[in-house]
Amino acid sequence: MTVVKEGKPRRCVVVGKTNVGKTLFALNFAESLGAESVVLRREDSGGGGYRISYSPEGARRELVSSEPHRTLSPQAIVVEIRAGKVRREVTVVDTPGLGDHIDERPEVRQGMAAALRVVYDADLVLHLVDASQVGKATAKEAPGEVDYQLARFSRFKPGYVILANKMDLSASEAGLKTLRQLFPGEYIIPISALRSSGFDEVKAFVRRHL
Ligand SMILES: Nc1nc2c(ncn2[C@@H]2O[C@H](COP(=O)(O)OP(=O)(O)O)[C@@H](O)[C@H]2O)c(=O)[nH]1
Ligand SMILES: [Mg+2]
Repeated sequence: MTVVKEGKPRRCVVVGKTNVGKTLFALNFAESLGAESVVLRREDSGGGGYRISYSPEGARRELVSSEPHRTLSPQAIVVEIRAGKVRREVTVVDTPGLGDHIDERPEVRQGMAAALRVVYDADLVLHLVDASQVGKATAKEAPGEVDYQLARFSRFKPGYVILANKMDLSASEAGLKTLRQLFPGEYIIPISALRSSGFDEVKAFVRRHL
């Protein structure tokens, strides 16, 4: 017997700067929770919306990109998560990347505003940072001002965690250490979205907050 808990599905939002691996994480994490297809729900500007269904493979091909701002509006993946005998629906929401500066493109600005609204409404916030970029003197600034803002803003949520992503890259070990110093007291889980590693700890975290 399996009980599927009814009620408002928990909203788990994946946020962070551009190119940190939010989309790849959302897809691979959903797949590791048993999602066989990825149903994306998108809202259009007229208040309506539509659904697109992909295989996890097709979704990765279509949606993961090394060029920034491929994800222009929040997209929801509905998955079921098991906590003992009870299953509960969780919506994993992938969001457009946040930048430290106001972008001149209106569609990018709108995407960022939408991402912040989603954070505001979410029960759980999974905040991704690219650990391989932390402490490097690059234009990417990891963590950037927007990461500090996100941490301040999300701290009062029922569930907030920082996911140090791209741990499969060699620079990431040092980056993780720096990240722990920069965000003292925050819960940080090292993961690799690419290799689906560290996901057990993320699952346990999500389960605890169902
Ligand atoms: N090496 C490595 N690359 C990753 C990882 N996660 C994402 N990437 C790569 O980072 C780029 C951006 O990924 P994407 O999911 O589109 O980032 P988003 O802009 O935050 O949604 C892509 O080229 C991904 O293949 C990871 O864990 N390890
Ligand atoms: Mg994306």
